[in-house]
Amino acid sequence: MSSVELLKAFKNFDMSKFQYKTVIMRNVCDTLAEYALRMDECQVDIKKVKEQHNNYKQALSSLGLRVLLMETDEKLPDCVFVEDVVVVVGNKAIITNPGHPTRRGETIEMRKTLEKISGLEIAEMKELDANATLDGGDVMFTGSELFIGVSSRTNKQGVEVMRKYFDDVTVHAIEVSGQLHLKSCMTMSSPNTIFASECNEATQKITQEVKSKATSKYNFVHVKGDMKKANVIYLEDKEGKSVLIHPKLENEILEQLKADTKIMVDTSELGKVDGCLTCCSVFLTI
Ligand code: CIR
Repeated sequence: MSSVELLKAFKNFDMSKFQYKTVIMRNVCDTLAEYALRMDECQVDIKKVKEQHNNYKQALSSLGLRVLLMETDEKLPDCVFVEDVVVVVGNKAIITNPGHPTRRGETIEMRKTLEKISGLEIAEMKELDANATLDGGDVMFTGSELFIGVSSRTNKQGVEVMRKYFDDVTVHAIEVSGQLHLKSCMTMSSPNTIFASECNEATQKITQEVKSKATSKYNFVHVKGDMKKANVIYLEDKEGKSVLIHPKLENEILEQLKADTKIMVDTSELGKVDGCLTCCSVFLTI
């Protein structure tokens, strides 16, 4: 093994990919209730959304994370969903070109926020390929590889830009249909466990494709019912203890998800406009 390969292997072995120091969030705007994008017609209780979002912020602050809170912008009804506008792996960030045109303005403030983080390399997807589109909700990082949903928001060019930019990580494209994003139905619940919904044929097909393309070995935990149940956040605190932030789940499912601390955070009201738990935060290890 060359000394460069040795260094890479050591870096991958030594550093926890989930021991975050910083989290980026953005406050909810009032226009979300009427104008946020959604797949199904619905009435949104904005007071409840804000209450749930505040609980979310408090849960993350209580873990000792530095919370970088972006001000809201009433002209951008979906701006609370910060996950879609940037993808960060290690000290490299790429500002995405969101798949829906009404969301592209969200990247401007995100850039300003990222620039405050020292040691972060920042790229812009549209500068690398003007035709590439991608929502961060389609990107699942396992610690060693990236699974990227090709969906109504993320195209193949978007995946190719990610492959080139994150050149030391294996990237797999996964066909996504019947739902908004890849992570609408699966997330990491520990560094080697994929928590996946098996609520319908579309989600089962996604799981099969992930299984067949994975280069690392994963355990799978499956959940039925609302597919958003499979959207959880795994992280490690300062002492290296594992933390799982999860929506309301049945006890028998929760028991299968291993973590030192489990925190329930309810984002059901945001769910009406297709938001999940992961979509309101971006985590960084720096
Ligand atoms: C949208 O349709 O873009 C928003 N209403 C919901 C985005 C949710 N994002 C995510 O789960 N990553």
